[in-house]
Formats: sequence, structure tokens, C-alpha cells
Amino acid sequence: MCGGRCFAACEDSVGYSNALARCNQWGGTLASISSAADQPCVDQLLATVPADLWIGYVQTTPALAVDLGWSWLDGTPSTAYTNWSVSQPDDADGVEDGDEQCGEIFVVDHKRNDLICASANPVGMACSK
Ligand SMILES: [Ca+2]
Ligand SMILES: [Ca+2]
Repeated sequence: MCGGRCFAACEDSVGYSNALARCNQWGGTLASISSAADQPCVDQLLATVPADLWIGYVQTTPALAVDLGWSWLDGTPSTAYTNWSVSQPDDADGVEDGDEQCGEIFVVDHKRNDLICASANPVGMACSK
């Protein structure tokens, strides 16, 4: 338990939708990191895995600027706590045209990146319930 929620990391190199399905099978969803208080919970997860994890963050309105239109899957507001990695989000090339609409968290700095949803680069997913 952390912050009243149960967190788990699962290692599996699948795309975003499959990662979400794995969390749903566990009875949870992809984890939100919607406040600074949530960050230590995810920091603990990242210490247990070798690389990046999908999180419950999606750009539902890609017509906006690269750093706008993002939502947490659990419905908490996305603007209260921003923790993008340096030069992120960039929608792959700095031009917002829907290239990268799913969120991951980097193991190197524990900060967020926007990524193509079908990417197999994240080694797993951060789930919470
Ligand atoms: Ca782009
Ligand atoms: Ca990116």
C-alpha cells in the first residue's frame, strides 16, 4: 500500500492497450501520478524493474499543444502535478500531430515521456488499485 492505493509493476513488453488490460485483469488500472504524494509510490516500483513503465496517462485531445489535452485514466485532473522529463512531451518531433499519445515513466529520472501507444519499448506497466 502507498497513499491508500496498492501498486504493482508487471514486466512485459506490450503496447499500451495490452498493458492496460493486464492491470484490469489484476483488478486495477494503469497508475496515475496526479500529485507529488503519488511520486514516491511510483519511485518504489521503478526500483524493482530494469526500465520504463507505462502509466495511466493519455493525450485524449491531440489537436492541442503537445503538453495539453492529457488526462489520467482515473479521472483526476492532469494539471495539478506535472513531471515531464527534459524536452518532453515532444510528440516525437515537436509537432503535435498525434504521434505520441500514451504516457510512460522513465526509469532513468522517474519522469514522464509521451510515446507511441504501440511501442514495445517500456518493459512493463505500473498498475494501481
Ligand atoms: Ca509529431
Ligand atoms: Ca516523447
